[in-house]
Amino acid sequence: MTIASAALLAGCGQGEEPEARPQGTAPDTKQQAGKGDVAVAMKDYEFIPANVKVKAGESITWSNEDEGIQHNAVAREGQGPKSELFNGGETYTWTAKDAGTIDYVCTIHPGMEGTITVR
Ligand SMILES: [Cu+2]
Repeated sequence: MTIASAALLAGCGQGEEPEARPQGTAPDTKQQAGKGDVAVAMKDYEFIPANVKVKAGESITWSNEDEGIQHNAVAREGQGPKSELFNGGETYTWTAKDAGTIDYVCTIHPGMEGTITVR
């Protein structure tokens, strides 16, 4: 639901280009931990790594590793991740759509910031 609505909001950039995967990249050949193409940890009130680069169509999975502490990942403006607060041990995955730079934050922890570069 969240990914779909984000895609709708961002929907004017990439046209109707299908999200085709290159041949031979079956899902089970991807990294083992997490569902996304890129993993970001939320640990000690930081996004690690704070700066990530993805290609349009790739996804990022945030994993909250702060036990007992909720975090979210929300773009400052425009397209980008927009998660609810979620608990330690849980994850959130967002798929990049349009090229650009996205600054995002955890809305309840000032200074907990990251940047996504979508190519
Ligand atoms: Cu936080």
